[in-house]
Amino acid sequence: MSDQAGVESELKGQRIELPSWAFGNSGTRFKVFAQQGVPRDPYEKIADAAQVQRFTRVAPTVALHIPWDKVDDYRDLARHAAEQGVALGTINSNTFQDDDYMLGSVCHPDAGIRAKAVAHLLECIDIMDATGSRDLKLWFADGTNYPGQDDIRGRQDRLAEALAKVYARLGPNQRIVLEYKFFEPSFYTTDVPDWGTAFAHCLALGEKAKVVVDTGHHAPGVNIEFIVAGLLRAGKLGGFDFNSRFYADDDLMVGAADPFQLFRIMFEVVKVDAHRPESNVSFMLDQCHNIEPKIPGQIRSVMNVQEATAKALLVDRDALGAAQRVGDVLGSNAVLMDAYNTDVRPLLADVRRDLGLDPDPMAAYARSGYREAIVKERVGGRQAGWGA
Ligand code: PSV
Ligand code: MN
Repeated sequence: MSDQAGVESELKGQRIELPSWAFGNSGTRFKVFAQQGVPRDPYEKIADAAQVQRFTRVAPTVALHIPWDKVDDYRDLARHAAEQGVALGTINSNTFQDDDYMLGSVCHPDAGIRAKAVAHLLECIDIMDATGSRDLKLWFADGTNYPGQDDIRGRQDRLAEALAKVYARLGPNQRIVLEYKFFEPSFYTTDVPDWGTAFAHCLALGEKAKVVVDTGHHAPGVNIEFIVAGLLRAGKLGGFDFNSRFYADDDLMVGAADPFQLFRIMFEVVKVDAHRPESNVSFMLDQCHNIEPKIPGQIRSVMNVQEATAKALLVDRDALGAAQRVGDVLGSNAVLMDAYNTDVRPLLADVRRDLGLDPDPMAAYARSGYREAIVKERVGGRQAGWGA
């Protein structure tokens, strides 16, 4: 697609999900720097996320992380979200912060610990029933640090057994989306280290199990768009956790470290119309804003995804196909680079004007006075942070 009106209409329909934890304080294992006005509970996190939606209109859902976002009444939280103009999205499970999980969760050698982890995952599906969420995101910190520490194959059997129990509990419109990560916190083996392992488990489970690609979860130099193309081809791409990395799982703003990579990924996506909400591929941010302000950090990230998508949509696919068919290596590369090198900011400003928005969401947020208001209001209480 390369006509401007068509591209603009696709961009208006784009949907990007925000993570509740992006609005809380975060840091590294060395220091968490507290910021003023940071939410103190899930209700305030949702209010902040709603600001991102207010100024971009493409971020209408907020993902929760359980137990960080545990509340007494999830229907009430969903009602609060609706009042703020957003909805609750993916439920992210957490089987990595309880002392019992030192040697793993669903792959743990002890059946009692495995049962505890599965019970948590089933509880997450209860929450999905209350919030109306479609996806349960599974990321397991399971693995080993030393050769011989546990049985590599046995742990895969335990993983398969746990996944099957969770899968059996899914409602007809619910899915599990399984995320992989090549290392950390384990350093010798990781039980779901790569797309292949996640894919094999999802294939064995069935239609309602899909793979999540967290862009920060690969070794340097890995060709992520190749993985994306393959998963899309197999109908097994559940969605993305977007962020960027320089070294490991840095969780920096998507499109900040390598906007060209994001463009290449989005090109594989738009080629098969998987950016459209009806494709059921989710586009989530999984980021932490350690040193930058959080709401503008999320707005900038949403804008970065929009820019990469716009460029991907602008690729002249007829010209690309023609050049590829005759083996014109430089010509086909030039078609792709032409789109990448286009300044899409004016086009996105038009999209926003058509949606009744300020063409510059960063400036509009800064002018809104929201930051000043939350700094004034949110005194006392305990600020939410990574792990709360
Ligand atoms: C793990 O590194 C991960 O990417 C998973 O998605 C977790 O749920 C998330 O980070 C927590 O920030
Ligand atoms: Mn992630």
